[in-house]
Amino acid sequence: MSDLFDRRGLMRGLALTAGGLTLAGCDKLNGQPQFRELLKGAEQLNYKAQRVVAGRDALAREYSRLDLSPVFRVNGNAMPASPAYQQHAASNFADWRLVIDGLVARPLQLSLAQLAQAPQRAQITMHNCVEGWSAIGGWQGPQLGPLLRAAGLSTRANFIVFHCADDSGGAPYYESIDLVDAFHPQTILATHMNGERVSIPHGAPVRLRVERQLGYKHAKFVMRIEARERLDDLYGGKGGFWEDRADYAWYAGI
Ligand SMILES: Nc1nc2c(c(=O)[nH]1)N[C@H]1C(S)=C(S)[C@@H](COP(=O)(O)O)O[C@H]1N2
Ligand SMILES: [Mo]
Repeated sequence: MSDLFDRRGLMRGLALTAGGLTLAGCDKLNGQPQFRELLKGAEQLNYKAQRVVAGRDALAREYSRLDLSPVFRVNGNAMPASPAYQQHAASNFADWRLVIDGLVARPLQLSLAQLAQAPQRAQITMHNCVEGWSAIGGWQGPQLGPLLRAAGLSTRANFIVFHCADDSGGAPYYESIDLVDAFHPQTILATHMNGERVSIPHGAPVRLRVERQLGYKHAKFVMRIEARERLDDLYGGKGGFWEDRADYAWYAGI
């Protein structure tokens, strides 16, 4: 990515329209029928309350190294069954590329080395699973926002979708977030957990951390990031694997 970021992780040669993109987030979304449909009842209250009370840039609580959980449970799929994924795993993801496409001016295919050159963030946070467990872990990786800017995110994009390598009963795992969370400083594509490469069970080579939401939003085994205008025409139409399957809330604010 030497052509996208310089050695200090600053983008060069690209128009930086950060303010415009960020503003395109929440306010634009709230006015849209298909978006309001997505957020119903209590969930919409939760979404609005958090956006108003906590603010779009409020940080999720961060912890110290002393707080790290001795055991961080593995949940959901621990190893994607797809032969393509297993080949990448066997070669330590040397030829793997993260695709960023959809409503972007410049689709990207980024290696792990390129992801390591993008602006990074490290954070120690609490993971909360709806199934009733939590754990504190340390995560590091490139922030999502600068990558989307590098790809030239279109003003028509309202949602960022994460396509994963795994499936359950033939239904691919996927997740999605709005642009407020996509550009939130703590939203990272974690390549490292507790100082080591993210292991396969925890989502190698890259797993999303979207710290203000519940565990199932944190997509593991992310292969492709797609910018979209709407979600209702994708898979079950509710913006995520568990949202489609079990009516989990799309906005899973903690
Ligand atoms: N691709 C994918 N991502 C996933 C899951 C999954 O099964 N597949 N499970 C989710 C759930 S419910 C939780 S709680 C966390 C678990 O992450 P962990 O295994 O690192 O603890 O991943 C989330 N992301
Ligand atoms: Mo979970």
